[in-house]
Amino acid sequence: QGIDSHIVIIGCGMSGIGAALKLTKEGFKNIKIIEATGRSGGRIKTTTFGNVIVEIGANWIHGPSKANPVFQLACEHGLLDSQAMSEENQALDVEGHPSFQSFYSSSGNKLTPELTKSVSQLFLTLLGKSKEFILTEKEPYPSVGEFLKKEIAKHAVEWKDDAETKKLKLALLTMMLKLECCFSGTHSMDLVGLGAFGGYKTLPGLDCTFPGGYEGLIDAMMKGLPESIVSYNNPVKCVHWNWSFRGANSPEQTFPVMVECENGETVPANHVIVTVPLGYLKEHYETLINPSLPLSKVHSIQRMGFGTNNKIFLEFEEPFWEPDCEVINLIWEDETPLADVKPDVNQFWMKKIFGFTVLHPPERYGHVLCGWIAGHESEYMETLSDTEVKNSMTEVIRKFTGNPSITPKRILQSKWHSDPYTKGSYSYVAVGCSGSDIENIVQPLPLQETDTKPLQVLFAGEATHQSFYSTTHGALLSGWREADRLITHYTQSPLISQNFS
Ligand code: 6YU
Repeated sequence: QGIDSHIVIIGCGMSGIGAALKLTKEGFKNIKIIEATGRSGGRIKTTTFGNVIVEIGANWIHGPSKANPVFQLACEHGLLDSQAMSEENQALDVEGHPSFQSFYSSSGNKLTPELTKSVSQLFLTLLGKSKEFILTEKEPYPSVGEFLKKEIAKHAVEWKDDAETKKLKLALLTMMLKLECCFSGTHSMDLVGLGAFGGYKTLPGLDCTFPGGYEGLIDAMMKGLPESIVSYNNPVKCVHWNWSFRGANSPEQTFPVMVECENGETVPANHVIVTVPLGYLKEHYETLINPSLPLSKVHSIQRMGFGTNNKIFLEFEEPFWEPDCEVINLIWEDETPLADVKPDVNQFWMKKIFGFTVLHPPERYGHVLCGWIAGHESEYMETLSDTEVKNSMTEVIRKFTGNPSITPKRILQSKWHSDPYTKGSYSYVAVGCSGSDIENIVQPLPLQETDTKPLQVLFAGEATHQSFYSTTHGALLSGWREADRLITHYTQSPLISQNFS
């Protein structure tokens, strides 16, 4: 029983796997996933680093609590530790922000908690305000960055501190803007639209990691699918739609869509779910879909933002941080968000790193830090060798700690911008775009619902989720959404549902 639906899913990341699982569970047959690379998981990617495992892509379950389907799945598969699953952990609401811990400055000093607390509080308040514009018609500034900088300037004139403290406060705020760039996956907060910024929703729960690696969840999910469902190392070249293609094994049957792969293989289908990353779609939409996408979709794809956030893993013989330290923030004392300077990316790329997260617990990870860097500087870093990056990191850490002998023994950097099938890290709502751009991208083809062959090309992937874009749960929910669209179509259409029992 079930329905011979001939559905092709392009991309074997969280959204593609999620869609395939839901359709399979509902009894749909003849589903194929076509994946460009040799592995499942896409931007969920766990690897070894010396003797430990690290995440090259997604790191945390953001908001691990009941409403988060990734958390639910991880619990069902027994992949989290008891602390992450505890009711207390699920109830904590920190709105997705890590706690600021150690603050090192470029003159080799540590900043006092009094100073860092008040500045962190100010930044979080302003960030909260910047999310309120979703509720109003008014956008006093086009971007989150411009709003934050104007507000910082207003506060700065009220500060009664001495000149040195004022300078440090501004330097701290610059670091926080860099952190926010990593979080939003953008080069600058000046590129993030103010009106739409509040559309991103956080869930309760203190962000948690997978002790055995995020990819363990992908492995567990893949076990629920038929073994031969994925065709690996098979990049799709073009999705031809709105046509009538004959099936290779059943020439009497015709299909409205045909997926053409780079290797010349052709796969006829009734429906195709495209889950390629927005970065890939931005570069390839002209050739990936034939006939071309409607202009409304093209404009939304162009308007939506997709930036780079990379990681730099460093392993040390001994920790130079305190045992309970979670985040080491780097404050360049000469920086201020109020000066409009164009950075020299090639020479000073490393100044864009906001800091390092400490991999906890040391019994599992040894002494490993993860540096975070977003934007053009991050993309430039991808062109450098590991040795060049390691040397720069050594110099930075020595400068900030005042310890001339600290040397990382191993390094690993992610390179999401040069990944040909991703072209960056994740999406953000750019200046000039709104939630309706996400809606436009989601609309299946053909756009007319009355078409005799509806739902030929559907769109999923993290960038297509209105409130959880840029996350794994957003990706999973988007895959489920498109699977549900097909399930509803087949179960509600009287003729088709006769076939489906
Ligand atoms: C999360 C986190 N996290 C860090 C870094 C990255 C990401 N995310 P996929 O790309 O997985 O799959 C598509 C497949 O398509 C892929 O396999 C391709 O090979 C394939 N493909 C492409 N072209 C093809 C072709 N032509 N033919 C065939 N196949 C093709 N998410 O929840 N927690 O900690 C992080 C992080 C460095 C890079 C993350 C995190 C994002 C997730 O990884 C990502 O959303 C999903 O895995 C995507 O799944 P998918 O199926 O859509 O695509 C206010 C406000 C601000 C908003 N942002 C705040 C949220 C913060 C986001 N997260 C933070 C960052 C971290 C640390």
